[in-house]
Amino acid sequence: MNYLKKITGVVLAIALIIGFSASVQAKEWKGWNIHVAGYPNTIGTDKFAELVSQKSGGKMKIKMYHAGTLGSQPDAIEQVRMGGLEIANFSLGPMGPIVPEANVVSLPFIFKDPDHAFRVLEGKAGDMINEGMAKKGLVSLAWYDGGSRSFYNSKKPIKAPADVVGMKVRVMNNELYSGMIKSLGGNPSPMAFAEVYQSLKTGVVDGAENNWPSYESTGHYEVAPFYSLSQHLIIPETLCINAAVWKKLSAQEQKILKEAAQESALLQRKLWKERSTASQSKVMAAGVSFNMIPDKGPFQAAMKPVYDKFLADNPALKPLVKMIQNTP
Ligand code: BDP
Repeated sequence: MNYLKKITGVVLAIALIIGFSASVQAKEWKGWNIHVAGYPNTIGTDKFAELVSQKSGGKMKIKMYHAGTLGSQPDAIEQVRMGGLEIANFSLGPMGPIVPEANVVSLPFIFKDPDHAFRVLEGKAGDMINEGMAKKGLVSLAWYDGGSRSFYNSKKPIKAPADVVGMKVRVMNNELYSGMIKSLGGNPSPMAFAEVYQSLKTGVVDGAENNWPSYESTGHYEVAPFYSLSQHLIIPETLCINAAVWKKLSAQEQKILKEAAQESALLQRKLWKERSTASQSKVMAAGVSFNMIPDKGPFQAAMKPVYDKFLADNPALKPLVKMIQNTP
């Protein structure tokens, strides 16, 4: 009898543990974000956490860790895949080496403008990128704006590919970006975001490339004051969750996350537009020398080897590339 009681007790305890973990979130989730206070992504991800708590009546809790305090982006991508972290806002750039489908957005000049990127993401191409991410343990909940990236450096205005020749340019960790700089005649230097300021300052690199808000928020404009509007990359960002965690949630909990993510994305995209203008004004007032590139043709033409190599290495992705190029 005693023995039976014990067994029943153990079975009950196990059932309780399984029951709890299957429905209501047991612990507070950790969220990773690389940006500083006041940045659109920081406000967006905080809003996401707040909405999730509100919509779940306080049962689902997320704590966002900003400014890359939980590590570099490539490391954080691994962490979210493996479940060490649950939530993150990632650029699809550093995700490309792990998720081939997501890497198509890192082909230089593939998008016409950021709105084109959003039209693509809302269509079948977006589904294919989502599926690619899910295969690697990441579920995308919403798309954030990453604007368009242009070159900046400490030496001179860039007007034609010839101006990049011999220049040491920091890129994010992705072979496509290294290929891009090599094709322009420069020397690529893959490096974590947090190291770029010091490297520009001490001349370890001559230049880098980013959107207006990051150029400004990092202070890179202070040490690399020539900004040339090449807009060679338009890299969307994702708000995503660990796939194993996602799968264990109830339909209601998944709905809460999706809705909160979409609402936070609308806010982030609105703030993004405002911040882009504000950042541009701020750096210009600080004395940045800015130039347009009236003819981007030579830059685009120089990217042919980058496309050729990518398609040769990833023949299965040809239809996805075509689909993006054909999306009006
Ligand atoms: C910013 C992205 C961030 C990247 C950073 C970079 O939002 O995710 O880490 O560029 O260049 O625009 O590393």
